[in-house]
Amino acid sequence: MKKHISIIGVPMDLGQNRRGVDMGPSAIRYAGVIDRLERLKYKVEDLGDIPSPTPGRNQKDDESNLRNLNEVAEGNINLAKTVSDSFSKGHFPLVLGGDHSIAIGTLAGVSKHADQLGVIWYDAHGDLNTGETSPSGNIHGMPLAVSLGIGHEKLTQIGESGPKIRPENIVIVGARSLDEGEKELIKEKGIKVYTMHEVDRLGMSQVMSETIDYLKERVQHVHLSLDLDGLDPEEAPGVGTPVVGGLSYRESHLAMEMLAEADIITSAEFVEVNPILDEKNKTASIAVDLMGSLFGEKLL
Ligand code: 6HN
Ligand code: MN
Ligand code: MN
Ligand code: MN
Repeated sequence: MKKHISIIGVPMDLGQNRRGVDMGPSAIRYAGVIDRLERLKYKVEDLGDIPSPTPGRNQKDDESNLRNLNEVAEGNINLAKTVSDSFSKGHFPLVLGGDHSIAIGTLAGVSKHADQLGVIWYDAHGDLNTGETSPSGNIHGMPLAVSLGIGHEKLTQIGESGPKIRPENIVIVGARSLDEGEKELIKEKGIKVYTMHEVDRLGMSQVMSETIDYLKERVQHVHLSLDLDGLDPEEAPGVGTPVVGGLSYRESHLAMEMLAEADIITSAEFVEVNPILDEKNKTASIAVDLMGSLFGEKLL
């Protein structure tokens, strides 16, 4: 594991409809992320928050069906630069969201330095919509498609134009709410997905060891994009688009511990923590617990 971590906050909430997720980075800091990682002997540098545009009219563009397109694009351009700088110094960019639209900027920044970038998408959703397939017009449901080069050019162009990742280098874990267009794209592109069905059948231990083997064969660098709504809302209630029947706290810890042991993750983001919808900062605290495990904390 890299020894130097750059914390990058992104108070972005324009990729979806519910306000409050812009306070996610503060909530995660308040839950003690820096102390937690310093205790594990990392050098932690907090780069503060990326300037993120404040809400405009929250209107859908009639033509593209995208909400707040220009604002989301602007925030992600800023983020891509900061992530790229951190990664090029050999640091581990640890991005705190903000809604999941910020994965567009994170992946644009990392992929500059890592061709053949692997991605683990830990999420209840596929985030593979486009303006055409999206039921909501919310860009947080689109970042994985955008990173594949599919979507509005104002988004696919961020960083440099074209795809940032390849379909065969993606593994989605925890999916249980996929829109029709997303299902089609998954089949068309042959994206590897462990839905909750596979997690139930195989268990998280096998899901993660297969995921690790699969990516290790293909790529040098793996980015972890962890949406807190991948977890069950009974345990992690502070998210804007909860879906019942999710991954447990224990399963998620095991996943992080196995990733730490495999030592394959070189950048990460934890997104969709919404303190307004949370109970006593529970979801932000879970995010910090999971980061502890990802960075090598052990029970004994
Ligand atoms: N997320 N598939 C739904 C949509 O509106 O496109 C939900 C997306 C949720 C996105 O949780 O990051
Ligand atoms: Mn350094
Ligand atoms: Mn989600
Ligand atoms: Mn998501």
